[in-house]
Amino acid sequence: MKITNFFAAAAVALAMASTNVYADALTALDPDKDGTVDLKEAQAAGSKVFAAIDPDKDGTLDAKELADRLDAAGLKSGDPDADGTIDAKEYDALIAAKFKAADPDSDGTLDAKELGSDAGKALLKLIQ
Ligand SMILES: [Ca+2]
Ligand SMILES: [Ca+2]
Ligand SMILES: [Ca+2]
Repeated sequence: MKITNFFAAAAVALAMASTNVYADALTALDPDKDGTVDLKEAQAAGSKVFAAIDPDKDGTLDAKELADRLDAAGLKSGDPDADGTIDAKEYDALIAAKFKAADPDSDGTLDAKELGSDAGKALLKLIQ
């Protein structure tokens, strides 16, 4: 195989792999199997994540518990009562806001391509 062909093949393989990541995410987040994630599915997945990353089970997430999922600015914007933690209601609202940002065609569902966008990735951090 010519070197250029090798790189072309590698690029295709890479592109397919990165598409598969979001296709896999979609499968996990899409219990009704219609090929898209709607807000209800996103929030259901989010509440599972919320429970999983709240080990002290005090019903709120602090900056440390959210470290991998939400940066300081995100925490601030998602914390309207400014108590420094995100409760389940605030987490739900955060997911709704990020869902909306990830849905530029405003059809109320996210497909694999929308999940792979920057906004989609930000949403995925909260729900998987
Ligand atoms: Ca669905
Ligand atoms: Ca709060
Ligand atoms: Ca959409």
